[in-house]
Amino acid sequence: MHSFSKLVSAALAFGLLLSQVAATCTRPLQRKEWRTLRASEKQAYIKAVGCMQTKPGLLGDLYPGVRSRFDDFLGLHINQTDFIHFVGFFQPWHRLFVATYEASLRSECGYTGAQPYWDWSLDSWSEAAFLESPVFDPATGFGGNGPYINSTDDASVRLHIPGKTGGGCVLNGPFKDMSVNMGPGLNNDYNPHCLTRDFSPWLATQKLQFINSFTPFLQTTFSKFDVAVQGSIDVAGLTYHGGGHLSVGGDLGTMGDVYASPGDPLFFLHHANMDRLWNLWQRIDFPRRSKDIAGPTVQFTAPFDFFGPATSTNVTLDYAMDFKHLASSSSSVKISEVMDIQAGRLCYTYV
Ligand SMILES: *[C@@H]1O[C@H](CO)[C@@H](O)[C@H](O)[C@H]1NC(C)=O
Ligand SMILES: *[C@@H]1O[C@H](CO)[C@@H](O)[C@H](O)[C@H]1NC(C)=O
Ligand SMILES: *[C@@H]1O[C@H](CO)[C@@H](O)[C@H](O)[C@H]1NC(C)=O
Ligand SMILES: [Cu+2]
Repeated sequence: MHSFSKLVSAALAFGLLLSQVAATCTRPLQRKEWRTLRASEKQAYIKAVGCMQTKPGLLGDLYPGVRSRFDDFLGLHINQTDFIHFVGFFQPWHRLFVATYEASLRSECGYTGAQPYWDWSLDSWSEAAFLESPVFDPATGFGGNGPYINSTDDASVRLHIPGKTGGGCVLNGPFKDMSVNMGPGLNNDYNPHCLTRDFSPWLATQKLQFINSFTPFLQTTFSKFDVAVQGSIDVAGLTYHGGGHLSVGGDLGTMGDVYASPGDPLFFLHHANMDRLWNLWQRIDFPRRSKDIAGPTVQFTAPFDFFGPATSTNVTLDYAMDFKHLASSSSSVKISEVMDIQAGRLCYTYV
């Protein structure tokens, strides 16, 4: 055989092998709760996030503010915010978003662990406990609150969070000098600013306790589960999704910004925990629930039509989610490809 064609057939066989390996998930990554990681594992994760913030970005032609690989994720989320929240593929989209970030930490920044999650229910049984959360530790976590800024009269705040205690730049921990390069809000231009936090320990005790996952978990269809997870847009209607964002982000913090929240590295630990809960809910009846998807294709249409009656078409398992080249092989990914965290593109588990 000609040596070139030998090479080609070897490459084809190898490619086939790779795709088979990728399709069977034999050694899932073990995603762990932040506080159960060893000190060296915490350090390795934080170091890898720092590395993502120094690697050149790939999506600068789409989002002018992108300066790093970390910013690719921030830029995409800002750009897509109005299409991926309060829709039926909110949870599938964020599942793949976090998995893609995890894959980049590993393949581009030498991280050998899995994406950790933050089980906020362990910290939300009292306001004092929330402030003591290991995720906010300046030495072994992501740093703490910003100094208090009174935002009562700030008209740019869409939803005022009772009990907010901060608002300014994070002053300690590994991200005190980081530059959030886009946002706030729907802004993909280069606008470097500090990471801000505005803790509301009160909101945490209202939305992030163990009991707050009961309503979603009692639902027997994805449609009802998803409505219970996404909640609505006033303080009373917030559930654990908004609760996690706004207990950290308050009125003025990066995590509370629906567009630019991935500017806070804690975003990925919060969404990993949400993904863990969706997976737990799915495993109650996996054959059925791994095929169960529902909800509108357009934001703020029924059942999320908070601004007046509106309807759109509904998602199916074949619905293609737009990832704008953040996904490795193609920019659109079908919902069916992310319904099982141990099949297709995904291979991880929660411990
Ligand atoms: C999102 O980015 C694309 C370019 O990739 C741009 O055409 C579009 O206007 C942006 N959408 C929003 C809502 O910013
Ligand atoms: C914040 O400002 C509002 C209105 O200016 C005022 O009523 C309130 O007492 C202030 N809050 C604090 C904690 O200073
Ligand atoms: C989408 O689903 C909702 C709720 O099940 C239903 O009321 C609505 O008619 C559906 N829309 C379309 C276009 O099928
Ligand atoms: Cu989001």
